[in-house]
Order: sequence, then structure tokens, then C-alpha cells
Amino acid sequence: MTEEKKKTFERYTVTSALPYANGPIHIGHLAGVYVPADIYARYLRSKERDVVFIGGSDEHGVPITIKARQENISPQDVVDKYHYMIKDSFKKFGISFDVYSRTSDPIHHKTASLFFKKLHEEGKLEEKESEQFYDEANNQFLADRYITGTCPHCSYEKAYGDQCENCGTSLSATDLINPRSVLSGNKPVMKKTRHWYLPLQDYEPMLRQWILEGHKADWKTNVYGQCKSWIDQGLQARAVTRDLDWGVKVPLEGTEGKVLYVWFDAPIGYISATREWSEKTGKDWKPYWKENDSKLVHFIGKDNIVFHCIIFPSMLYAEGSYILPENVPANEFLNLEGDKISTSRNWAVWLHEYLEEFPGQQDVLRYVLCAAAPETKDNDFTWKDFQTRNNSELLAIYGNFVNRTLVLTHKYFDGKVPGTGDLQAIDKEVLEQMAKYPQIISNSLENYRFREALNELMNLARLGNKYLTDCEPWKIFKQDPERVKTILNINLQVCASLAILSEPFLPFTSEKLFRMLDLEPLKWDASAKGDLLKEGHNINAPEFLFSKIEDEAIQNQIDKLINTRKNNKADSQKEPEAFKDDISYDDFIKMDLRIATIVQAEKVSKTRKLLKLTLDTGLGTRTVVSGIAEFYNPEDIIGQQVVLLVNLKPKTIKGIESHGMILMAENNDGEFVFVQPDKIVNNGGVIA
Ligand code: B3M
Ligand code: ZN
Repeated sequence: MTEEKKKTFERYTVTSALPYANGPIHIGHLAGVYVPADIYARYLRSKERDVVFIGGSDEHGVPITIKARQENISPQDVVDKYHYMIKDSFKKFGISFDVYSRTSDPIHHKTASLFFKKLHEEGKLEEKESEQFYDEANNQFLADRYITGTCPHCSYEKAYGDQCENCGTSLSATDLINPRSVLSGNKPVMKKTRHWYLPLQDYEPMLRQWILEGHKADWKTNVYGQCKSWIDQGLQARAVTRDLDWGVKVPLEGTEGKVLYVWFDAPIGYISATREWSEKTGKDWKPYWKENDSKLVHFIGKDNIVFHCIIFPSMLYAEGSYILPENVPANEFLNLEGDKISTSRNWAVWLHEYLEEFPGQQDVLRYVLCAAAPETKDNDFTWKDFQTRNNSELLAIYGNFVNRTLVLTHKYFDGKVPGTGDLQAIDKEVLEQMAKYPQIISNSLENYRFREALNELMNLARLGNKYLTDCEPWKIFKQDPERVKTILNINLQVCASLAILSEPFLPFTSEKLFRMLDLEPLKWDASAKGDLLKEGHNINAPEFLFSKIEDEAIQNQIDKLINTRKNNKADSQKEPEAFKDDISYDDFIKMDLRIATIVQAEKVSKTRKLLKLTLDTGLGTRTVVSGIAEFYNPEDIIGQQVVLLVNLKPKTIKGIESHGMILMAENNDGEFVFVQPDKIVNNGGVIA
């Protein structure tokens, strides 16, 4: 987009995904959503734009009710506990929300109800009857997560109604073989229920025009690509209500036991939070959501793209009085030491723990998470990298430069800013370069390239550091104190510029630096000027901005993770399962078990766990689909002898007809391994 065509905005509404209040916050959340959102909001404020930065806890949904059941407390107790904990972590990391709200707040219930009511009254929702699983012992409908049973694809017996965690297939509860209620253990019955649906297909033309035509150039390719694939697959009506007793009640007569679906109410939470902010500040919330010259930007992780780019915009459009987001700069995922971050396996760096273990070093984590942000692909956080970035970048470049400048100013000029004499070419060059950084960094930030922006900020520190090292004022002070005055004056101006431009990224460091320079915090555009510190101005005593992180501290963190890994292994070494009920010999001989050999193997596309195998059975070859891709590479198992149940009814899995089942045993690490004869047996050999 050219400069002239760029739309100008009067105000900015910046939202960051509302974290579920069912657990604490870890570095993955911070890197993916909150650090970039905060940098963006702080930058806009520094540019003196009108901005409201929204956050809050997402306190509804089935997982919260499950956690409450497990801990034998109420859902409200669960969300109270984590809401305050999350809010506190954000505050301590300097995430500068203008409001941090929560969806259990009455203002949100009111806002979400009104939104639903308006859509309902205007005929924008479809009411449909369907059959859903119901637990008669508990008198309640069952959410998909409340149903377990056997996976129709891989025969795993503990699949959930929404997904099989063994083969990774997403399921509907009605797909499960032998479904059971998690609540009572009983077989659920089918019962009629009514729900309201948002007909997404009606908004397809709008979505095509707005995203596929309008935002091809300025949305990130990962975001645009996901949207395109959703739209091209064809959109369908989505239920916006659920049978559940935790959430925003459906505001219609005769809807006892029904609430709004969590993904319907949660994004409305952004609006509710803005209203809360409005009540506190007296500023009108409406222009931030309803005026065309407002820029709405959603910061989220990649798993939330469809909700923020397709569903919520369709809701806003259907309602009629709202603007649509200008951009949704979703990030990919951050891994930890090569493994996916996982709450249930405790594979994470928790913010509340970091704060205790690295007190006062919030900016170091902010820096590392921005420098290694998963902007265009998944990225890995390692403690070694954390140490290197602190010691060789923050400390060795930024900290060292500022410290040397301030110490020399005190040593030679008693802490008074010296005046400049005639400027040499090298001085002019530094001042010219310095003046360019505000625009360079702005440009990266306005385009959501936070890593690049941070690197440019460090280039400014590098510029100062190199100038100081090249000029060596400590060597020439005796012969030429006038020259040293010029050099230090320029370096002090670079420090002032750094203090301003660092603020969005490293707010604590920036504040400290302003204090050391005895300057009132200044706004972004001032940083281009080379004369922020006037001759004769007294600066304060230097303090260290960063400190060395020793090997021991890093080793402690790595040891902690090694222990987590060990504990996870020990947990997975479960007790053997109880034996099943007796069967007759006649039952047993119905199973035709044979020896076969794998002659071909390949991954089933678009699945994580499935392999398509061709087996030589001695009576010809046949195809079997097996959920073992996690444990074996296709190329490694050619020639492997296996035990095959040959007379299992054929079944189509992911479009492939599978004839039989390979017998596998589960080992202590939860891996499935082949059961094989201990001497070669001819293919087709009978097992009895
Ligand atoms: N709570 C999901 C998540 O934390 C969800 C985001 C809501 S944003 C409106 O990933
Ligand atoms: Zn499965």
C-alpha cells in the first residue's frame, strides 16, 4: 500500500485474546499474544494516538466446569482463583491493559445477552431441533467432552466426544462406539433439544470481499491462508447456544439450562470490557467499536483464527452497528526446549514462577520472547538462548553502552551534560543515523513485525556502542577534553533516544534509564532530535540496567524441566488394567489371528497418527490403516512381521478401506509396539 492511500485512523481498539481462567499463564501465552499486543499499544500511546487496550479472563466453557468437578469446587471458585492470578502476572510483566475485565462480570452478561437478543429479534438466528446425548441419572445434556467411548477410527477406548486423543481425529459424540457419560458412567440416551444457530453461509459473500479481496496484501499469510481455506470449504450454520448450566443464560423464555456458547460470548467480552473501561473513565466506548475511523486489531494465537476472522466478524456484521477488525496478526506457537508447551504435562515456564526465580528481570523475558517470537512459524524457547540473549545482547550491547556513557560523564564532567564543539564527519553520521530510527522502528511496528522492530532498536544501541568504542574518549581526555565533550554529548543523546524507543519493548528498563538521565518520559517523535539533554543538565548516578545470568541459574531451570520429564514418564507407567470378563472358547475361536508381513507403509495425509499399511497375509495382500505413525516411521517397518486379526469387518478410515487390525502392546512410555513371533513364521500362519 502506498503512503497516500493509507487510511488514517482517529482511534485504536487493541484487543488481546481472553485467557481461559482455568490455569496460570506461561511464556507461550506471553510470546504469542500479550508481548506483541502490549508493544503495539505502548507504541501507539507513545505516538500520542487515542488507544484503548483490552484484556480480560474468559471464564465460561466446559473445561472450567470439568476442572470444578475434579477439584470439587464451584466453577466460580475456579475462575476467581485464576482470574486474579493471571491479572497479577500481567501487571507484573508490565502488560499495560487499559482494562482487564472478566466474562463472569454482570456487565458482560448484560452485553452478551443484548447482543444475542438483537440478533434473535431481527431474525438473524435459526432455531433448530436436534438430538443430543443426555444423562438420565444426572438429568442433564452432555457436552462432547462429557462423553467417552471407543474411537471408530483406531478403536482407542477412551476417546472423547469431540476428539480421539490417540489418533487425533476430531469426532462428534455420535461417532463414538459404546458411548458413556463421564458424569455417571452410564450409557447416555438421545434426547431432543433446541438450539440457535448463526447461519455463517449467509456471510460468505461479505467475508470473501472483506478478507479474500480486501486483506490479501496486509494480513499475515498464515492468517489469510487459514481464512481462505475455511471460506473455500464452505461455511455452515454454527450453534451459538449450549445445554449447560455455566455461562451467560439464553435470554429467551423457556430456555432453562441453556447458555450462550462460550465462543459466542467470549469475543463479546472485548466489548463488555470496553464498556467497563468507559464507566471508569467517563469516555464513550461506542466510537471505539462503531466508528469507521477506528482501527480494531485483535492479537491472538493461531488456534483462535477462525473465531476472530470468520465467526466474530459475522456476528458483528449481523448485529449491524459494529466495525470489523482491520487486522488480526495471529502468531504461531512457541515450543519449550523442543517440545510443545503443555499445561497437563507441566511442560511450561510459568510466569508466576519466573517472577520468583528471576526477580526484577521481567524485561529480559519480554526481550527474549519478542526476539524469538513465533511470528511466521513455530519457534523454540531454550534457556541457553535466554542466557545468550541476556548476556551478549542486552548486557553486552545495550547495558554496556549506557553504563560507559554515564560513568564517563560523571568521571569527566561531574555528571553534567557537556556541550558540543565543532562536529566531525563521524559525529554527524551518528546523529543522522540516530534520527532515522524512530521511523524505521515505526514502520516495522505498524506492520506487526515485532522481531524486526526489536532488532532495529538494538541496532541503535549498537550504533552508540560502536561510536563510543571507535572514539575511545578515555584515551584522549588528557590531550583533548573538548573533543570528549562532543563525544559524550552525542552518546547521551543516543541514550535519551534509546530510553524513548525502548519503552514499548522494555518498559522497566526505559523507566530506569529516564530516571538515570533525570528526564521526564518523552514521546516517540522527540527521539529523532539530537538535543534532548541540554548542556549543563545534571544526570543521576548510573545503575546497572541488566546483570549477567550465570550458568548455574540456567542449569537450575534445565534441571527443573528434566525432572518434569522424569515425573511425566513415571506417571505414564500406569497400573495394568483389570482383566475383562470371561469369554467362552467359542468366542475366542471366532477371531482369526494370523501372521503377516508389512510390505508397504505410508502416512495417511492430513492425519498425525495414521499409517496406511500393505500386508502380505500368505493369501494375498491387503490394506490396513493403523494408528501407529507416532511410534514408527513408515520406512523402518517394511519387512516387520505382525499379528493380524484378519476377519474384523472392513471399515473405511479417512477414505481408505481397512481390512483387519494389527495387534499392538502398550509399553511403559505409552508407546504402541508390535507383537511378533520369536522365530520366522510363514505369512498366513495361524495363531491359536
Ligand atoms: N479463551 C481461547 C484461548 O485462550 C480463548 C480465547 C478467547 S478470545 C475471545 O486460547
Ligand atoms: Zn482414534
